[in-house]
Amino acid sequence: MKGLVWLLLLTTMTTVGLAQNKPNLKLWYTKPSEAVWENALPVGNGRLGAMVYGNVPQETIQLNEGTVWSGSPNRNDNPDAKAVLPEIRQLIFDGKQKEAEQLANKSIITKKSHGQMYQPVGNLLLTFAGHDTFTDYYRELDIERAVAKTTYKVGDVTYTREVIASLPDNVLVIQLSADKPGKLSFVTSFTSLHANVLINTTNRNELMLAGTTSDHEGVPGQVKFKSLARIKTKGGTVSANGQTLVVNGATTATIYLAIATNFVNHHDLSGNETERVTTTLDKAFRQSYAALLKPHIAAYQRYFNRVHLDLTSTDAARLSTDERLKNFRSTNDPQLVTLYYQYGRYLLISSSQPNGQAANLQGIWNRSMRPPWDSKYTININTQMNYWPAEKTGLSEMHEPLFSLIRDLSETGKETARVMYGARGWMAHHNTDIWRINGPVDGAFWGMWTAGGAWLSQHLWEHYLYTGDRAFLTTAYPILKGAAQFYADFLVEDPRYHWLVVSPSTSPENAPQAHGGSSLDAGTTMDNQIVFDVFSTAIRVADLLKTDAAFADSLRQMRAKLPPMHIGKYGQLQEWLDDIDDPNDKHRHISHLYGLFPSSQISAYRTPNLFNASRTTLTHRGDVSTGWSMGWKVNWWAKLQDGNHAYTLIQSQLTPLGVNKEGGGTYNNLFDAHPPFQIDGNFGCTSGITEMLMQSNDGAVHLLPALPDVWPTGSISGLRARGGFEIVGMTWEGGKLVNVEIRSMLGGNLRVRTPNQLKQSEGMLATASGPNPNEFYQTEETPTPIVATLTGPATPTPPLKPTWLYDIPTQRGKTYTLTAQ
Ligand code: FUC
Repeated sequence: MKGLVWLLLLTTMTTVGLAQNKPNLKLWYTKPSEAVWENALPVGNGRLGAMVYGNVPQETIQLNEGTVWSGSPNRNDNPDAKAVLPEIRQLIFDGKQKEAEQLANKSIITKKSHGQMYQPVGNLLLTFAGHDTFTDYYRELDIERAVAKTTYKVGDVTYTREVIASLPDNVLVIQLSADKPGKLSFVTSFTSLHANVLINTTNRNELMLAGTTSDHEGVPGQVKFKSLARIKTKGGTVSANGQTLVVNGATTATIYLAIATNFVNHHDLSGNETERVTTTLDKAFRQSYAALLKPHIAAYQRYFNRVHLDLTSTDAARLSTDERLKNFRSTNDPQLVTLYYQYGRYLLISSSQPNGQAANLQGIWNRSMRPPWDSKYTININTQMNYWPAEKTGLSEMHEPLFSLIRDLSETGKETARVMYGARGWMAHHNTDIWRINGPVDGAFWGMWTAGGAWLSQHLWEHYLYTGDRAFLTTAYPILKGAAQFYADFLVEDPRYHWLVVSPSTSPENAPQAHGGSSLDAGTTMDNQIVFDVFSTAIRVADLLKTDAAFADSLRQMRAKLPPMHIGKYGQLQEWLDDIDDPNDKHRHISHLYGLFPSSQISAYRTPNLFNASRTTLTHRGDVSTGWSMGWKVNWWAKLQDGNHAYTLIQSQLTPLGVNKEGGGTYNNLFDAHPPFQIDGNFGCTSGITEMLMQSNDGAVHLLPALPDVWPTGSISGLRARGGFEIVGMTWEGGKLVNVEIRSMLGGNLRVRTPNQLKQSEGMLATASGPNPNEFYQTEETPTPIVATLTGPATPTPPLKPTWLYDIPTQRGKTYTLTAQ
């Protein structure tokens, strides 16, 4: 009897328990999703997205395709803006912000579309008669292989389903099997929320779903989409039944599903969705599941395997993912952080592929016809945050869809700059969509902000800093120049302070009480910082490409007249030109800390006063907030070199939804909760964890700048640093760096900053001082901060931990090993 119990235990452990034994990169659960979308597991290939519910008697696979958007090519500029601009500026300078906002609502905010909606395609349903009672249930998402799996037993038959969104073949493949011959029978059907969809079987024994996207805000819906599903079985039969495909008595069945649209680009819908979907499906259908699976995994792993992280594991890792999430705040589960970190990379690979669309507010996964904020692109933080992990976590190629969005905006945004503001160059306000709208939307409170395109443009420069790709920089230059030209024409002199300022503007979505609750202002800190970056980048690139010397000079002169950053009466970094911040303001946007991250204007070493003021500001704003806001805060606390505080934010983020009062958290499928689901928080936190372990934007490759006490031991490999350096491997123990191997892909001086002293080996290391001669580490000096007299006690600022700074002259292609003393 005892033996039998052991045998039973062993069997359970091998069938369902393997994942629990070895902590690995799987999200896994012992329950189906039921009706909860945020329990379902995402797969995607940057074009197709699917949410796999893992429900038993009726499986739902919710379907997305990246170009299924409401509307059609359109513009939403408001040409009335130009005439009212001087009056609005005057009102703002006269302190009549509320009146300025009213006028902007009337004459600047668009009278057309406020942006179109990213829409779902439909659901694939698989209905299994007689599967209401089941045992041994298990489902997982293996993010090392990009495969979702569900298994369960009905009687003595074990059923297994696997789902992939094939990267190379652009099809969803669903492989179903029974471990007893002939025991697999099910009905396949489509549903969709779109009006006027056509769902039927075709004479090629396939199931079809075809429709056209919605009209929205006066823009006719003209994206035609078509999905086709075909089934191959081992044993049994497949029959078309008008509206369903019926599989009977099979042992395995492979469902091949393709989706295509007529979308070519933001101004062209002349694609043939029928031809596209048929060609893709025909090609994939010739191959077996195994033949599709192998290249899919290989294509995925080519990106995913570039970075390995190990923060060590504890017993807490033995539980299912939802249980671990529940326990995270009260247990030590560093492996959940590793899983969450790598999940961010999985989500970026799955939602953003070259030649596809950029990851939107929900990546590529959306079930709703009218999703929150249209699931479009909010470019006053959210879209940018999506791409923070791209370069540094070895996913540079995933950045490409954002670059093409920026390229498109730089074209469509020329007309916006001209007709709305009489300016050269290009611009975009705070939202855009697949049609690349640039006009101001939602109301002046949110939409009267001109720096969306300008901020995005800096991603092109960042790509260059990581890769050193001169050809890329040459094609990016006109875009960077256009962003600078816009502000060269748009800046006005502030009559009180005589600085050049952006007006009208906002500090995204926040409003000081002193302005009667209006958000409109001139010369907000974030704008000054963004214009500073836009000008500095254009100057740098013009110099590098030896072009436009006179233009660069004019930018230099204007840059010198931008407002400096100010430290206000609470010791805070001022959000506004006047010292009107409220230390009790808990607003989720802390836009003026753009200068600390993602920009490098505020530095522990170059601008210690601003650095300390940033800490005060961040302390005032508090920790718990919306998901993406907490994600940003992880990065900021990492930049402030406070690993323990950054970890507190990770804890707040990795909290089941509902526990943080008035804040976000995480759903069971580890999607970030604003709430609702918004993917930026996932990406923001992955970036933040990277910044805790390595930074490269302040004159050096800074190793372990913000290691929290809870991760005393660990290793990471594959991170990328600016200047083309790759952290081939880094290990630490007892909170101290042990060794690091760094490959230099571009040559040049490698300056490293370390938390403990390194061993000298063959005179390779020199103690560094002065500016880093490596051109990728040049930092523009920010205007000298103005420090106001402190009327209250300044927040005590903890001193920075000591660091060591070394220079290593490197050669392209060589790897350098550094060991601690
Ligand atoms: C910005 C944020 C909101 C939300 C929306 C999509 O407007 O202020 O919190 O994330 O984008």
